[in-house]
Amino acid sequence: SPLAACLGEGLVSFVPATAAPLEDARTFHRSLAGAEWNTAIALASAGIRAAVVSRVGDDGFGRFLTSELRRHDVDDSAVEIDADAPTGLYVKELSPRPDGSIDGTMHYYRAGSAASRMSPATLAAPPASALLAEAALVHTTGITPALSPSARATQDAVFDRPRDGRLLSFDLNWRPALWRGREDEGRHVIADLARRADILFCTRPDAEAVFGTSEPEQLRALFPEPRYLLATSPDGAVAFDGAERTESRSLDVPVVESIGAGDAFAAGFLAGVLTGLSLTGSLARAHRIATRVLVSTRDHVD
Ligand code: KDG
Repeated sequence: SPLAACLGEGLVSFVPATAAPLEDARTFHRSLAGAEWNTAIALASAGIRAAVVSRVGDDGFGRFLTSELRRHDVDDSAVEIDADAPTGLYVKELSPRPDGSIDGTMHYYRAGSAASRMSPATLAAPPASALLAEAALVHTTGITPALSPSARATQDAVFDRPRDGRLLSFDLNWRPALWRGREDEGRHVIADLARRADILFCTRPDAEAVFGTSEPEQLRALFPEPRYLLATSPDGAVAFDGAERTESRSLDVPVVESIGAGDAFAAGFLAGVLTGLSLTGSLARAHRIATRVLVSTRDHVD
């Protein structure tokens, strides 16, 4: 069966057990995060052979992340161990809004992380070189080029490789917190990667922030190159396959957790493409898998 390789940073996330300012939060739930790692796990759960190409610290958090990959049947052989830099973390701060709903803010602890020290050398040697040569698809996102110049060069090296029929998938994932003070550079880098991808995912708010428009037709006009372009919103998706345009609606479910739903959506769509489903069929699969994340309360017991 086809192999999908996902390149990017894995993080350990800490979510407080109760909605309180961080100074008052005493108990946190730990889990795996990182957009590309989420996508790899969701691909494996959809029956696609998946591998992660990355770098973690030689620490308990790095060992937790790679064991999570193995637990979900994702190949972790191309996750390098960095003896000199830590695994990246993020902490979610939950604040109750006046209307009773809960606002979540992400705080990153990832500057100088092991993954930020990925370099093109990470790809050049086995097992990563063999995985990438075999992969039918490589998935990356707009988070990686924000991490460091060497992480950006690693992603560029993936895009520069001869394709040999391999599909390049790119999810915009605009993270302004990682581009602070150099947003214009970020927009430029991301537009370049988007143009060179075969499959382009973007949320409409991200597209608005990066390209100044969230209109699917205008996005297609800006990015005619990718074979597939998907513009998503909480309500649904507009997808282009060549000249064909299709719309789909999200399943109507009570949303518990939206973080990671986009990563799962991408996995479902990619699984559809890799198994030869139609555009409509791949979209349906994307919504089904995203919905599992949206309704999940997460495993609050380890
Ligand atoms: O898409 C979900 C991600 O945002 C989350 O897992 C953390 O990868 C992450 C990031 O860099 O924001």
